Amino acid sequence: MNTIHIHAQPFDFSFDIAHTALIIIDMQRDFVEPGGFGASLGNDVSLLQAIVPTVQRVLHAWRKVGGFVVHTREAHKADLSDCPPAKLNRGAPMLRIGDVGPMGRVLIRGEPGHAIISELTPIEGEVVIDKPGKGAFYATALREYLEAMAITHIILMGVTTEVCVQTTMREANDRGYDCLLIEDGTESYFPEFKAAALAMIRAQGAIVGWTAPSASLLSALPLSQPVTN
Ligand code: C5J
Repeated sequence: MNTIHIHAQPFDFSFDIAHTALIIIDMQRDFVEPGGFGASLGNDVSLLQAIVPTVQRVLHAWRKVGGFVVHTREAHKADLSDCPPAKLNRGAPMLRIGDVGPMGRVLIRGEPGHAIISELTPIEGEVVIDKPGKGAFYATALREYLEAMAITHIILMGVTTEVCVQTTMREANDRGYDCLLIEDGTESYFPEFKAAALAMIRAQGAIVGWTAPSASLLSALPLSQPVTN
């Protein structure tokens, strides 16, 4: 056991790299680039683009120390059989899920908008989970992958903080995983929602988990040299 302790809120977070997964939530073109699902709901995607260098830095560092990496993508089958009407019909978007937009059919597997942004492209050995819901455990094999790797701790980054990131973190917490959210490695279209989500997560003695800036994690990892993008 090689336990690493990092400064986090509400108190230090301890983990062993061999039993910790880095899960990067939905850093897809559909959420981060103009013309995708996020933009179709009227959101300013530039807020999300700002975290890309930080997510990339942490990902590169985690790869260097040999940590297990999982990427997720939110999207639906082409026939929409896994998209409940409650999700399809919600709101008044400019484009609905499945409509054709500038990056192909919105939030549909295999379309250009479904892809993880090029800066964070998964490499061999990393797991990519396609999920139809907001939480990454719902209707996916994520639990099986984590169990196969004897994972007990999860470090999270990605978008959006209060939707897919928070939902996944709550699902993981209920399944017994200790979770840390990287504060500057996650973002929302609504800064006030991000702030509220971070506060809720670490309230009441880490009721959902811990939060820490990427610098806390990076300075604690056993890297021979600092990681640059
Ligand atoms: C949303 C997500 N916001 N990845 N999805 O609909 O957070």
